[in-house]
Amino acid sequence: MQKGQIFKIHSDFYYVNSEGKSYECKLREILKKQKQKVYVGDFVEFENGAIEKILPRYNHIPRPSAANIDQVIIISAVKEPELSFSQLNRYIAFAKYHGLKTVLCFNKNDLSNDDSTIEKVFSIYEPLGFDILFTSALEGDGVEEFREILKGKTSVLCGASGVGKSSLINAVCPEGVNLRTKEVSKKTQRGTHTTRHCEIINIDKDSRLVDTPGFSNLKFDFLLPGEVDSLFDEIYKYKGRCKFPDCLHISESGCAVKEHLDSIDITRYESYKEFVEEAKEYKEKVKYQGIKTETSLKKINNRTAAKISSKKRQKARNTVNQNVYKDIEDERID
Ligand SMILES: Nc1nc2c(ncn2[C@@H]2O[C@H](COP(=O)(O)OP(=O)(O)O)[C@@H](O)[C@H]2O)c(=O)[nH]1
Ligand SMILES: [Mg+2]
Ligand SMILES: [Zn+2]
Repeated sequence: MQKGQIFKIHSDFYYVNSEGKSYECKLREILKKQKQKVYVGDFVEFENGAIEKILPRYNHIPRPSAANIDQVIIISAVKEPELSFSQLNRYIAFAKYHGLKTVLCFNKNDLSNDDSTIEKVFSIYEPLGFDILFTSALEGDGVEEFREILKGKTSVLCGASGVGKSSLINAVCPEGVNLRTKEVSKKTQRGTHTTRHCEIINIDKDSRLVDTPGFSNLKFDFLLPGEVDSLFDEIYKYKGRCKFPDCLHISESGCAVKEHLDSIDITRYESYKEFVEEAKEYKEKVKYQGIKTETSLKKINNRTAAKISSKKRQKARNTVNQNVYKDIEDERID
């Protein structure tokens, strides 16, 4: 029996990478009968072109659907487009929700003419424990560090269009990885690959990248307002010290978070309040449809990633460092 990782799924075919070689496989009948979910990124045991066993996955992200992701690298530009802390906080919170280790990469550093952005970034995000990286894909600064960060891992890159994701990848992989976004049909002028599944590509011998535009639908309309604070370590640490157990830390009296606002960055707190507003929409929906339909509502909203169990979220909350995904067992999210 061989072990490998699924890097592509195409209809009934599963493409497995094992020690640098790729194998076209099918699923054993028994796994199909068990309605076993299979994702790109799954580690499997296979023999003679048949997948016998899906090994326990330590995480899964929906849309793009991929398993066993080691880290999310959030790419921003320091300029052009202007750095949006609010967008950055959104990506960070989303990665946190999925229990993923997060690296912050600030590209186009050649365009910044003073150090104020760098200082601001470090003052906000370094105390929160993130790895922070400044790069210039254009001039090559920080590209070696970027390569180091990818080493030995399966990474998802995300960030707004134009921040330099493709440029960074090309910088570490000069011979060019054939990122699927580059394949544009001459006839329609659109990307030719519109399959739901994403693909894992090899950057080099032991660095892998999920070929995807990153998370889609980043609105927090899939959890309850009272759960949003678990996505912000610096807010969550005061929970339990507030006068009311259901405190949303906005306008309540006796709120420990409000008492410590001077220790929380204002852009982070603004993002928190924004996400709470979005979560209120979800609460309204749940209330309107009644508790009874809540589960099926979640099912309908599969796309919204609402189905992470509370156990898993609890784990994400309780863990001080971000490597929580290592302990998370397969929970069959969808
Ligand atoms: N000045 C500067 N421009 C960059 C840098 N990285 C990328 N760009 C430019 O920014 C634009 C968008 O880059 P691209 O890699 O396509 O961004 P993506 O949409 O995130 O993949 C292109 O015109 C790049 O040449 C950088 O480090 N510095
Ligand atoms: Mg691109
Ligand atoms: Zn409070």
